[in-house]
Amino acid sequence: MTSLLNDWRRTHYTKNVNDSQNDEEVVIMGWVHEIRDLGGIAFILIRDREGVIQVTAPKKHISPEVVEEIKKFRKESVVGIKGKVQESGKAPNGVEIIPTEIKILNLANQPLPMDPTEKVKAEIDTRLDSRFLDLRKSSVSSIFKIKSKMLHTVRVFFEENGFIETNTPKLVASATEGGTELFPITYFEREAFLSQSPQLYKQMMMSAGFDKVYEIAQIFRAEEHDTLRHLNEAISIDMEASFMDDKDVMKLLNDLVSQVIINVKDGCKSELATLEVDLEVPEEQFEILKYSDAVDIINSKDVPMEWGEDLSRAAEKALGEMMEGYYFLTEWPTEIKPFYVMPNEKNPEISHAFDLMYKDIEISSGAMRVHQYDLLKERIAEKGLNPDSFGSYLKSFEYGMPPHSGWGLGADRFNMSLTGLNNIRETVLFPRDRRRLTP
Ligand code: AMO
Repeated sequence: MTSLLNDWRRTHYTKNVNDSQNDEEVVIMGWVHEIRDLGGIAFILIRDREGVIQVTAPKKHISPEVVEEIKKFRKESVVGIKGKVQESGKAPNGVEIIPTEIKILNLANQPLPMDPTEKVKAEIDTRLDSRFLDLRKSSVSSIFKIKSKMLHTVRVFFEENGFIETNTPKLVASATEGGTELFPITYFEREAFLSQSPQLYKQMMMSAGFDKVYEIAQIFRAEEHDTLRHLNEAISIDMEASFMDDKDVMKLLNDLVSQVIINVKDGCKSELATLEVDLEVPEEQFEILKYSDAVDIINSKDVPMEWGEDLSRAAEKALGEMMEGYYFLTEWPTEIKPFYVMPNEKNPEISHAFDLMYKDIEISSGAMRVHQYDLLKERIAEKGLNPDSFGSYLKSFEYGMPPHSGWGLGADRFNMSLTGLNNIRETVLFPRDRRRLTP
């Protein structure tokens, strides 16, 4: 039989109970983290989202009903504790709670599929199989508190800079980032796809006159490869702005990344401490490295690479050894960038595309876009794609499309750079990869 809350409500998160409430009554709600029953006295650690507090039950001094309830406790059960705060030099936060009433809200089955108390380390697959338990660990929930701070900062940043938040369709008819990475789905009598990127829609919003838009949403990529930085479902922070060139939107990206780091450093101190990360606020302006110089660096590290090739994993690693923190790669060959990227007017071999790297990992890419209808149609055909499949997109270029630029920033990869983690699966609540579709 599980108890209901009835009129019980939490008065404090565990971390907010302190000696200023000495002798006061508090109600806490949480999970039984640890039980130590020494016979005459029991020590129970209760954990909630914010921390852990000690409940001390000297059996002679508390009611027999409370003693009976405590006997039923099992690890990870959900309980409510009403009791008096008492200063205690020995307890973890300098205070403990002497219980006057206890509610067992839900008993947890035993044994647990994994230990959420950080004592026993588990492999990532075991952890993801029981993700709800894994997420109870402060070292794991910290990652998502940092992500929440990051996304909040992103929204505030865009709003303050005059951007309008948009929501574009995720069920789409065509590819944007190259044809092979699409997930086909059945859409009534037709074939459709899960969206790889809001690219075409955010550009159409420029023709719609919205001037500056952003979107934070899922992207779906049918990538076959199993790596530490690719997932099949990721979150992309996308922006697009009219009457701006690539340099303008690179500055916005630079400022946004710096602002996120400042806010996370300031607002997530305990989370960063839990993760043992010492975040450094970057130099005001990230270094800018031309693609052709990057090729030279990569070759100098004995990783063969020709001008015109995309960066291999080995090339990224070679670059990462040379470059610290965040840096831009610019002047990419037009050939290896998508059709919507604007070629350089004087030298069409190179483009107005850029990537933002963090050490050896690409966290964002963007560009000034082609806004001229004829050129765009030509570029689509050059990529071996059929302009007819892009009819409704192309139409928006025929009736007043302003020059525009934008970028997509991978939220999960960005979070890796903030948390110092090297597996993207750690930074997604319920990751989707080649082998995993549950939970
Ligand atoms: P791109 O394909 O480079 O560009 O994607 C933008 C950013 O999204 C993240 N990302 C991924 N993260 C995890 N797993 C994946 N499979 C994955 N794929 C992409 C990366 C990447 O830098 N339309 C352009 C953006 C633009 O030009 O505005 C685009 O989608 O961090």
